[in-house]
Amino acid sequence: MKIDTISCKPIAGQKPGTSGLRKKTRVFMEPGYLENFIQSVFNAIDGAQGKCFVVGGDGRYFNRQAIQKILKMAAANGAAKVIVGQNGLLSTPAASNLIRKYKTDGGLILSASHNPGGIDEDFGIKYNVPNGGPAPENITAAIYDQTCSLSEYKIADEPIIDLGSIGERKMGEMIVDVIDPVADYKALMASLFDFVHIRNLFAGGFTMVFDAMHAVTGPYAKAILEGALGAPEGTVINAIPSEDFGGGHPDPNPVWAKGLMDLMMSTNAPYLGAASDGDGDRNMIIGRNAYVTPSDSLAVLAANAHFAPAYREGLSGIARSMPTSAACDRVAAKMHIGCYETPTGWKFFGNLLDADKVTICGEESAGTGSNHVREKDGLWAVLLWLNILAERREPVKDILLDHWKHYGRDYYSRYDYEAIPAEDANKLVDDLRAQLDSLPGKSFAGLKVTKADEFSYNDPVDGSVSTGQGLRVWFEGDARVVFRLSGTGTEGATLRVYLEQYVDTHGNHTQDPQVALKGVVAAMLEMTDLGNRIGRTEPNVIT
Ligand code: VG1
Ligand code: CO
Repeated sequence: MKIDTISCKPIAGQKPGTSGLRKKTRVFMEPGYLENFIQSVFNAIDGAQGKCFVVGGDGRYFNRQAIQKILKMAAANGAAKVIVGQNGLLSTPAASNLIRKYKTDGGLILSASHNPGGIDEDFGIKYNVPNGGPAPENITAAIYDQTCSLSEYKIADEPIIDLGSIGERKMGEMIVDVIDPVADYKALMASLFDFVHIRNLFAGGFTMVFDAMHAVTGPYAKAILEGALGAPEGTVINAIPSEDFGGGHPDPNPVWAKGLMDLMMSTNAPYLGAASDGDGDRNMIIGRNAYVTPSDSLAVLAANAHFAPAYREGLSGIARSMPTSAACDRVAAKMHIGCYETPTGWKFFGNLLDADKVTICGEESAGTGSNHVREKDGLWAVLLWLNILAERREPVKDILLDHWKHYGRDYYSRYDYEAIPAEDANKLVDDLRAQLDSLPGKSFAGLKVTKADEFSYNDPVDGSVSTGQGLRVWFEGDARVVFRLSGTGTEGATLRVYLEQYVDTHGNHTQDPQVALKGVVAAMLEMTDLGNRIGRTEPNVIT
């Protein structure tokens, strides 16, 4: 095998964000861009010599070309083996499972997740560590350091590998094992849930629609829901992964999955609606006439997890990202189990899961998961809901109402202000940070601030500290607003404003969330002077 050692210069801006490195696809396609990052990953983990990796992606534009380059670089760097999903496909949770199951030295996942795909859209890459989870901050920092000083990379001068058929091939000495992307994941799901009861549910006429959004979960959902569980053909829609996700935005929320949302609010609604994102780690759950916010879904799943065989013995604890609502905290308190609040991004859950401090984790951004892998897992959440529905035999809406009756309701919404000039966004956040100490006692639109701070996280397992993780302001009457800047965007800055209002067990649980949150929204707008500062008060996306 001929190995080329190519001299290169460091490339600026290759700092991984909330979930890996994300840039415009054309940037990733620039000569040396991907190579620079991949070599930096290998260097940051003391080389690839003799190691085994999992490689796969969500099938977006440039996925296959990127994988071929990674294979050539892995071979040139002395890797022993690479496990690749057929046609280059692997959902993020499936990749996490493979890393764990085959005890590899990590994996490279090619995806920009919920961001659109195509030559003029987004691409991304993430390195996951041997526990199957996203690289923690010390490793992403080491990768970034490497990108800033890299002077050469190694690549094999070899023909491309056929990824279209299953089987082992060789590139030089390195084994390339092309595997069925679905099989191991399907077996894992069958080991967690009661497939017999879920099959019976479908056999009894239960209907659902799963929108794969032209993304990677299509083949997984088809094999599991329509295959193993006997749901009628056509249950999974938009099931064939496409390079540009059918021109859509593979983000499972009421805005980007509007068709499904409309169906679920109509008289023709099936019993359950669900959707997943580009790389299959997010989920949306909708009952007939009942959208379940991700924060509520986390709480309901935690409270009912014992209906599924894997969680019958109970949960060791629950973790949520800081901006996620406090709904799951109430469940943890009632169960007398630990409850942890982490910064945004799944990488912060890894230590808690490894140390068995928590069993279930979730984020307000439609991510839920458990200790079965080290990523959030869209289809897992759908299957856990199905398992619970198979046991409780109640409509989703009734399960929600019952939950709120016991715990109260955390009305919740997120406002995204996208593509703001980075300068304006930074200034807004800096100014707000400077005001934090003086906010308590002040009132905005009639709501009095009780507390304000900037979130920082002390990891209870390894003692690492992550600062600057979002600004939090609490108001009288159990309301909270959180501000942070997105770490996954590729254009300007995105300001995320997370709004929350608790209503106790005796309160009104059937309001429109936007109505319930009116007071908090007004206070947020007055406090930030958002209209004057960024020229708009209306967010681009409300979830
Ligand atoms: C967003 C979400 C965060 C999630 C991350 C990755 O990050 O808010 O909760 O973990 O995306 O999700 P940010 O920094 O843009 O707010 V995905 O499905 O990329 O894997
Ligand atoms: Co995702």
